[in-house]
Amino acid sequence: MRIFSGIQPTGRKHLGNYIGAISQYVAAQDRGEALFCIVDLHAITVPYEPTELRERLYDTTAILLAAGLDPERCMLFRQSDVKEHTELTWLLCSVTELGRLQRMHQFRDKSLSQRELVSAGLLLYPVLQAADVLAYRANEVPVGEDQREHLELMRDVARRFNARFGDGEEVLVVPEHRIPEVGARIMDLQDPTRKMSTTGAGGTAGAAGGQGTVYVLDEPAAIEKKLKGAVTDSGSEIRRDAEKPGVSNLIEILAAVRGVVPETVEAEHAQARYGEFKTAVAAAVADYLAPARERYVELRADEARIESILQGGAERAQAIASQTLADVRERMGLGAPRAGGPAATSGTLDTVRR
Ligand code: AQP
Repeated sequence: MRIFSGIQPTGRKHLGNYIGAISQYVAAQDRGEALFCIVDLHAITVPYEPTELRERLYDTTAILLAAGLDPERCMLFRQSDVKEHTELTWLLCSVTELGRLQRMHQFRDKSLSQRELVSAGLLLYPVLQAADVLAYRANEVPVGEDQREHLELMRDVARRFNARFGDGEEVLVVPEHRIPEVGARIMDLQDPTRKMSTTGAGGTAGAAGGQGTVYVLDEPAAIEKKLKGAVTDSGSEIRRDAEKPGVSNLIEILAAVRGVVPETVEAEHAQARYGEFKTAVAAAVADYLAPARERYVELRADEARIESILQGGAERAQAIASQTLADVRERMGLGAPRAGGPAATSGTLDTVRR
């Protein structure tokens, strides 16, 4: 089983990223061959500062290491270090429908909120994401709920490539997404109708001054302040209900960080008042994030080690991706023919499918 996922180098990862994705990455190391990529090429699709980008990439790497990614048990690397991602993006463009890209929710939302140039990169973002995964013939992609649409596109791109160029073989593996049952979509604490995000309403640039987003590196006092200030609803019952998005979100958060089902949280807090419940959620979230926050400082200080981990991961990842690209180029009739032609790839494909 090969598992792949990518994460943006936004530096300040939040509780939603941690529950929806990072905790799944850590667990994936025990379930198969795991690859995790920090997607700096995706980050340049919106306005950014080049020097900041490198710093935030190191911050993000240190957070992942602090959370429990172990370079001995996974390949952790920087997307731009493996050139096969960009080459495969271009090749996959030939089997990607333009209209579908234009209709993607993320493209529509982000292009509407863009004050400057809406780059072609923003439109092609999901194709690069497809290339990230398909280059490794990954079987599974752990992500949060917001990535479901991109995963569906990725699966269609793989199927379409195989139908057009595969000659009956699965040249590209059609991956499955792995979305957690609890905590797949953590909502903003100040506006629980929107997902918790880095750039969203309650995030860094938000009117609420970032109070809607809990960051992995927040001190316990900040976590407590944000959770105690979380928007709840009229009424007093601790139960999930579409009419009670604030309380429902807090139930989901507490269930996810404690590793229990939401029903357990509802039963245990049936008699609690909102204030008591929020205090309990704040304490559990602070405990949940504390180990990563405490390990982070030392890990972040050693940039030479971070760089060496990223380069080591990229070398191992590239060894896999270059084989896929050789097969894809051969199937598409690009470059000099390989000895034996497409049939010569079957050995590789059989190995991958097992
Ligand atoms: N609110 C969320 N709940 C659960 N999972 C989430 N993810 C993101 N938000 C939530 C999952 O985290 C992984 C990494 O996402 P990313 O690389 O897009 O990181 P980001 O840019 O920091 O995430 P944001 O905050 O979601 O970005 P913006 O501000 O651009 O909207 C993914 O697997 C994602 O599903």
